[in-house]
Amino acid sequence: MAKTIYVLNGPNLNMLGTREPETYGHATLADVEKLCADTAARFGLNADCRRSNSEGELVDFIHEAHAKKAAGIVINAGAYSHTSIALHDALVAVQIPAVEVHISNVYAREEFRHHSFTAKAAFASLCGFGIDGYRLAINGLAAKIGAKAKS
Ligand code: CA2
Repeated sequence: MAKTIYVLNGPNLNMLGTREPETYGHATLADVEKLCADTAARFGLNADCRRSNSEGELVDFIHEAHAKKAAGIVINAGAYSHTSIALHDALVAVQIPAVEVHISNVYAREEFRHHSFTAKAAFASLCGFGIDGYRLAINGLAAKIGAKAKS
């Protein structure tokens, strides 16, 4: 059976493509989720995409990934990346290889975006590639878990 990776998006990311295109581009969350599904499929993986404005629900998704034996997690926890010890602790607890993604280059923005709790719990972190960061993250995750590209 195909392995599943969870793609978790946090608060306000449902607004993608509707506001602040200079920071986040024109693609929508649906575009992100399709990109993730297509990229995962290249490696014979399923992408289970979830989004929530709620920190607790994001914690629940991480626990669910563990319960369902997910092979990896790609997470853009939005602003919770910079604040949430709960998300850090959940990622550490489940021991699932995780990659953090930010669409924007957080290091070229306000100082409060320069620290990330989720990055500390991830094996890799990407920022500034726009939504292509999700594709890059899945490629890196596939390499990490030994999923080979299908020909
Ligand atoms: O660059 C990223 O992906 C962020 O995770 C996005 C978060 C921000 O708080 C992080 O510092 C960096 C914000 C998500 C808000 O997304 C919007 C998208 C379009 C319009 C308005 C908000």
